[in-house]
Amino acid sequence: MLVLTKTDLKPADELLALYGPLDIPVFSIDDRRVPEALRESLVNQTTVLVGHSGVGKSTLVNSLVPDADRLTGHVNAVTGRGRHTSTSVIAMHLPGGGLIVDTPGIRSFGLAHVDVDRIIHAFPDLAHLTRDCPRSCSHDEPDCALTTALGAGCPPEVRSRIDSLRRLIRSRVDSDADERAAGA
Ligand SMILES: Nc1nc2c(ncn2[C@@H]2O[C@H](COP(=O)(O)OP(=O)(O)OP(=O)(O)O)[C@@H](O)[C@H]2O)c(=O)[nH]1
Ligand SMILES: [Mg+2]
Ligand SMILES: [Zn+2]
Repeated sequence: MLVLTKTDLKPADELLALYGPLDIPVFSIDDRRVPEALRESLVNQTTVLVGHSGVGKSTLVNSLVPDADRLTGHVNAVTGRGRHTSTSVIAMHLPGGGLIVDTPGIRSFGLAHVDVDRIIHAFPDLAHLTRDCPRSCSHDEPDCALTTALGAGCPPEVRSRIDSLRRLIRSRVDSDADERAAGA
């Protein structure tokens, strides 16, 4: 699920529209007020909060678990970055049953360590299209069956999924190049 915090600071509509095609549950938190539907969806589940430093994970845990007492930190007004306040992973019991896990904020997200052929597994909806790909297809080349699928009559939602996959593959190639440059 996606939980968008701090909608009191900026309207969420535009950002949420980006995630619409994923068709996953989405909740917004306006000024630290946790929607009842979010509380209910956590009952008897184990939920791990993942996000950049300063997005409000520990603040959310403090609202969900009255005696959690997780330390929260201010966001730097100039850079907009958090201060990596939480440094440990802690699981806490929710009053209604289930566990909520607070984690330290991630610094950056990259896929350089993930094989390209594993990235395609995150797109099971495209798997049937890649059956006709050449062996060891990069899925971002003219001979790729996805390129054929992008032809006339390709539904917009399929097009956007293929675009999304290829953006990920390219960002991975770019981050490899960045790492090589940094190592040189
Ligand atoms: N305006 C606003 N501020 C919020 C909201 N939720 C959290 N904050 C503030 O955001 C700041 C960072 O919150 P934290 O809960 O420490 O963030 P975190 O994600 O746990 O950060 P790390 O532990 O560093 O990963 C604090 O000053 C919170 O009070 C919200 O809905 N609206
Ligand atoms: Mg925290
Ligand atoms: Zn392919």
